[in-house]
Amino acid sequence: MIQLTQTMRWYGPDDPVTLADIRQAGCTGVVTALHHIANGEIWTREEIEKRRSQVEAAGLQWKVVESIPVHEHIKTQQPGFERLIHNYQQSIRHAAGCGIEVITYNFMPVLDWTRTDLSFPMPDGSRALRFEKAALVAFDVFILQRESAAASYTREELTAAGLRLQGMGEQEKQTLQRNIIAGLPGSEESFTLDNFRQALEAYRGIDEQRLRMNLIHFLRQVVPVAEDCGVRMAIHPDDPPYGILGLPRVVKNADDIGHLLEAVPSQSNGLCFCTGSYGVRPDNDLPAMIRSFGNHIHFLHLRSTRRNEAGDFYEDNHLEGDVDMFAVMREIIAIMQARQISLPMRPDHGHQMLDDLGKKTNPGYSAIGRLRGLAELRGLELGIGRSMAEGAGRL
Ligand code: CS2
Ligand code: MN
Repeated sequence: MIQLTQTMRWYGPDDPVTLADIRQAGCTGVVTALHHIANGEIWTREEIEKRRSQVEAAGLQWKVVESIPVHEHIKTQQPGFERLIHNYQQSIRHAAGCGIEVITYNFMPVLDWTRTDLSFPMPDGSRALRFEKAALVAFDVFILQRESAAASYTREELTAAGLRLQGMGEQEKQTLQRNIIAGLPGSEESFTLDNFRQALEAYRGIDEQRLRMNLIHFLRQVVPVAEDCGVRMAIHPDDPPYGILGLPRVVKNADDIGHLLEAVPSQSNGLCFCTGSYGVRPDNDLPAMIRSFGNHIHFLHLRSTRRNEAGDFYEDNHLEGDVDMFAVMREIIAIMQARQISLPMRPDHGHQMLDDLGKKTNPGYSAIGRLRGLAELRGLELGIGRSMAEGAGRL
C-alpha cells in the first residue's frame, strides 16, 4: 500500500521550528524555499546545494520547493518580464539538477494568502487564522481608500464594514492593516499603504482574462523546461479563492484548473492541491476535483476551514470544518494506488496551542498545531488505507 510522504514546511535557518522538531513530528522530509534570494533572481546551484545539505544533515529529504515566487512583472507583463521568465527557467534547471522533483508556485496578484486575524480565539483556548469579510471591506474602503472600492460591494456589506470600523480602536486598525499587507509567512512582498496602492495600480486594465493569458504565457515558457529536466510544476490556488481588493483571480475552482491544464498539456503542468484554499468555496467539490485532476496533483496541502453566510472563514481543526477530510483522503489514496506513486503532503497551517501560545511563532506555522494536524491526518490515512485494502482485497 503506497502512503503519503509526510513533510512540513520549513522556513530555513531562521525558522523557530527546527529540522529536529520536524523529524520528531514523524516527517521524512521538508518543503522549503530560498527566501533570502530576491524575487526574480536566479537560484544558484550552490545556494540550493547548501540548503539541501542542511536538510540532509538532519536526516530529512528535500524534494519539494515551496515556492519559487513568480515576479509581479511576469504576472502583469511589465517591460523586462522576459528576462525574469528566463531567470525562472534557470532556477528550474538548477533545482532539478540538485534533485528537486516538484516546484510549487502561485499566480496571486500582489498578495500571497490573505487573513484579517492571526490570533482568533477558539473555544478550546487555541488560536486560529481567520478571514473576516467586514474587516477586509473596512480596510479596503476606509483605511486603504482604494479608488472606486465601494463599487465592489453591496450596500449591506458596506454598512457592515462601516460598523466594524467604528468598533475598532487605533491599535486594531494598525493590526488589521499589518495582517493584510505586511506579508504573511511565505509571502515575498511586504507593503506600506502607499506602495500597496502603487502595486494595485499595476493591475489597472488587467482583468481575469488577461491575467489568465499571462499565466498561460508563463506556463508555455516554463513547463517545457520543467518537462525537459524531469521536474513537475505545482500551482497553489488563490487564497481566498475569489477576487479581493479589486484584483483578478485565476486559480479558484475546477473551471480555472481545466483552462490551465488544457492550455499547456503536460505532466509537468500540475497542481499543489490545497484543500484549505479550494475548500472555502461551497461550490468546489473537493473529492470530485481530486478525481478529475488526480493525474496532475503533485503536492498536497491538507487543511480545513469553516465558513459562514457573511463570507468569513476560519481555519478549523484538520479533521473538522467544511472540508470532508475523510472523502478527500479516500480519493488521494485511490489516486496514489492508481498512479503507483507516493505524493508529498504537508499539514497546511495549524492552531497556535499549548506551549506555542507563549512563543513567537510564524502565524499558521507553529510546531504543535501542525503536529496535531499531521498526526490526525496520518491516522486517517492509515485507517482508510487498511480498510480499503482489507475490504477490497486488491489495494
Ligand atoms: C500559504 C502560502 O496556504 C498556504 O499554503 O501558506 O504561502 C502558499 O504556500 C504559497 O502561496 C504557495 O506559493
Ligand atoms: Mn496552502
